[in-house]
Amino acid sequence: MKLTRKMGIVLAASVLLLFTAACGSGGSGSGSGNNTSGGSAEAPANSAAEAKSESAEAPADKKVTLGFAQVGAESGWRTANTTSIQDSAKEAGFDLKFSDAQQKQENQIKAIRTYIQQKVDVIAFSPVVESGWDTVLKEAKDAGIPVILTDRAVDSKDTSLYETFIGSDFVEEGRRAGQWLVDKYKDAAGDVNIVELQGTTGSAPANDRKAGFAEVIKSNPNLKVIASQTGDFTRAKGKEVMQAFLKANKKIDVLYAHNDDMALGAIQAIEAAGLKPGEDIVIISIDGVKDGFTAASEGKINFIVECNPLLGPQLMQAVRDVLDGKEIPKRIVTVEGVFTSEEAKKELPNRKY
Ligand code: GZL
Repeated sequence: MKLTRKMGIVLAASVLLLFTAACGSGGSGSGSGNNTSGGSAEAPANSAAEAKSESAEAPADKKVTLGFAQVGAESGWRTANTTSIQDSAKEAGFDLKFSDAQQKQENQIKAIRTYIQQKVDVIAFSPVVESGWDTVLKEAKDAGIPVILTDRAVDSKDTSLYETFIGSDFVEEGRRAGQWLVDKYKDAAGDVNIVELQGTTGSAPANDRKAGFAEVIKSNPNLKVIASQTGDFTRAKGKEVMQAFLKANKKIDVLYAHNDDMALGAIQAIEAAGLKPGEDIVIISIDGVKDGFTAASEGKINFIVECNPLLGPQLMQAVRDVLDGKEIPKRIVTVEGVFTSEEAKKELPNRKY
């Protein structure tokens, strides 16, 4: 039957009308915890997950594609974190697209934009610094791609830009480090001079570990931070900055390092200066990677606050829940402990990373 042009337009218009009516009755659109809209075609999706769960259901056999933009490979913790994510994605049967940003925000933003163009199902990343993410996260949301934060947080005011943040409480980690010091020096007569190796400038762990530590040690006015500088979470920089601290300060009693790698670099500098780490200079560190535990078991690090890098399983579960349109909490805190030198010696054989 030959369709006249007019008949063709009428037919197309009625198909369009039918289709619009069908979309108008939308799904439940639960998205993440903060989105409870009815999911109607008129109401814009409050979150990418909501938009995702309303879009045409992916065929059951389609492999989930996860785009992960990693910070870099700056420390033992990061290596363990990467391994956990890659192994867990494999176990979950997900197709993982993975990028290493060499600790540069512009590289992470580029990677996220690539994942948007590739139309991955979910984007996850560990923001190298807290600020400067709103634009690219909005692009992901507009593309209907849910984003999950792992390890580090962002300071975006608009929490609909991500589904959840899975990671440690860095302020609490700083508090635990500070509390051990307050307890150790509760009867100190004179000043206790502390030098601090901060993590990457502007990163959530550096900001929060500094804040938590300072909050707790102020209860003992003898505890004084006489120098504080970034070692960028690396051994090389930790050694370099500790050398400078040793040159500039006659009396250093304590080193507070925001991660084991910087502490291990600093130990090299301390020993090169003819001093005994763990004795002449008390050392507190955060992470709890195997090399850190080994140094602690040798008495070179006195107290380790654990920061768990094995976030892979929780991330894959969150990916699955988001794609299933399930409610997930906006914040998933990882569980971790603390270890003195003696406790580290006992725990060392059990360490997986
Ligand atoms: C903490 C993580 C930090 C580690 C460092 O969750 O972001 O980055 O403490 C790592 O070792 O480089």
